[in-house]
Amino acid sequence: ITTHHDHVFKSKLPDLPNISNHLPLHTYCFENISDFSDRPCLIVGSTGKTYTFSETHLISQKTGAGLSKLGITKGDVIMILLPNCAEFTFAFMGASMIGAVTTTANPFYTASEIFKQFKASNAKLIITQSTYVDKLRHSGTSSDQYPMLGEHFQVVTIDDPPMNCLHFSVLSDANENELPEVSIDPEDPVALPFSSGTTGLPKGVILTHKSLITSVAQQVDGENPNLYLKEDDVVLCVLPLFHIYSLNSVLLCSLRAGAAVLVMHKFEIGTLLELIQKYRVSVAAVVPPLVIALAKNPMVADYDLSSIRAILSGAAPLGKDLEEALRSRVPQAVLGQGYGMTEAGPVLSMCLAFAKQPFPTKSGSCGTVVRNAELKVIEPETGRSLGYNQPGEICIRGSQIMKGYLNDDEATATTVDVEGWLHTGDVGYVDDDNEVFIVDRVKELIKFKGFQVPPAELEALLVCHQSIADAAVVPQKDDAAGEVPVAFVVRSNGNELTEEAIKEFVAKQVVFYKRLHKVYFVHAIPKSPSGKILRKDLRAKLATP
Ligand code: AYL
Repeated sequence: ITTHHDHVFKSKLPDLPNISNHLPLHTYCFENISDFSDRPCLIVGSTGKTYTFSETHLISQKTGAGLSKLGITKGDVIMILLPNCAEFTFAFMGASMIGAVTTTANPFYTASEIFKQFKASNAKLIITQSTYVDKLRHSGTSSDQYPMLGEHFQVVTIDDPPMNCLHFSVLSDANENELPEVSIDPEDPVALPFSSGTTGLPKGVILTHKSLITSVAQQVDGENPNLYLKEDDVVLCVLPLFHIYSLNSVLLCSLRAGAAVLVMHKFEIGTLLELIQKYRVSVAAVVPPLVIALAKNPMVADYDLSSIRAILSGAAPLGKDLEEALRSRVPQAVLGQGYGMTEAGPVLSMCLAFAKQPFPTKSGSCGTVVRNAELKVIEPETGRSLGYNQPGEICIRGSQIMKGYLNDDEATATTVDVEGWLHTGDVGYVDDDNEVFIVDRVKELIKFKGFQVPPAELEALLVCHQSIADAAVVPQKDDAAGEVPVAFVVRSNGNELTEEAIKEFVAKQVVFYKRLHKVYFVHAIPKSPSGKILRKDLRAKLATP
């Protein structure tokens, strides 16, 4: 056994003396609601309908009872396939109350993308909207290939249910007294988001009651919370709740802290500005493309955004120039970043200018490591830990990280090492003021507007084409989206197959943000002796035309 001393970075805030992570997630989130039971909890942007904290709690309990009546029991998985809406919260919290697990998916996914996640997660029930039900019936080829609508599970819709589906009121009108008593272990899973991690196809990320409570506490609990949310805050929820960023840092954190959540089902700049002004939004969680809209769109000048006191950007790099441009539009607001990764629970670091007693921070930084966690930066080749200002792979350790990938011990073992360090595949450094800066990514992942595009998934589709012998997908820099996926393709018979045909072949099978933006025809894909695609070489080819 070799003993070595890692250089470990900690928060500048003291650790929380205790985190209530022995509780079930719903108990923790609703723990303090007697202090603000009649205050607004969910405000639905499209209708103006408001649910107080006590109403939100009660409807969640009813939904839990309803799920139980439909046969969902502890450990079962339900899939939420919804845009942002109040029902999302009721279903997620209701499932937690009966010890069930929620897997969230993008309603814009194609039938086959939904089906893959549905199968892998072994979901028993889907909660969705009527417009998406068709995707659950057919794949376009044969209807029994996608038997998601069948005898063994149910589909619930939040609007008029199509044939063989149930209306959400079956859940939300159930009797809360029939909520079964279940005993929940802190290590039991509660959320199952999908992520491709550092390599390969999307995998279920097991987040337990303990990990999500720890993450929320690291953000909003204690005397000087890192992300200070208060009861009179109105927090913008326009980022999709099916992604862990919004689910955790917006919804769960606001529930815990007693802040109102303004739920928007989709992003549209005019509506967004209108609602910010109308409901006096005070905290906005955004992604860099939204920062572009707020910084550049001329409509912004026509609205009163003076209520905004904090803007949190995350999920993709935010350029300094863009940050400055936004600052001139909302001069009164504190701007800062959070850095997260689904597998990390998700938050690794958060801007300390959002703290109750704020710290000075620098533009371009992704914040400081959260409390009750350890962050280190390692040299990728040797694993040796590095000190201040030296870039390397960022690793994180703490009770907030995932339990592991669902049914994939191998991927779990390559991501979380025996000492409990989660290896992010992100390259960054910690400066003298303990601020984290991300400079590169060593993993395969492509990020389109903050959305994950796993290259392996597109490569697997491409090599299924009869005229494609081999393929590799890598990111190309893009001003609007950050990165876009582009493909290198080796044709197998002649030169007939066109770029357009390949793009269309992929586009039919994937959600819009995974579409290929360019195809380069090559004679061979560069590979290492062990057969791994040399992505670096391909990325270098793009940089030097
Ligand atoms: P996933 N700057 C640069 N890259 C980032 C940042 C950032 N601020 N945040 C995330 N990334 C990249 O799993 C990075 O490569 O989770 C990271 O490994 O979809 C990858 O995105 C993870 O992508 C917050 C703030 C959650 C952010 C998040 C991000 C969740 C994105 C909660 O409060």
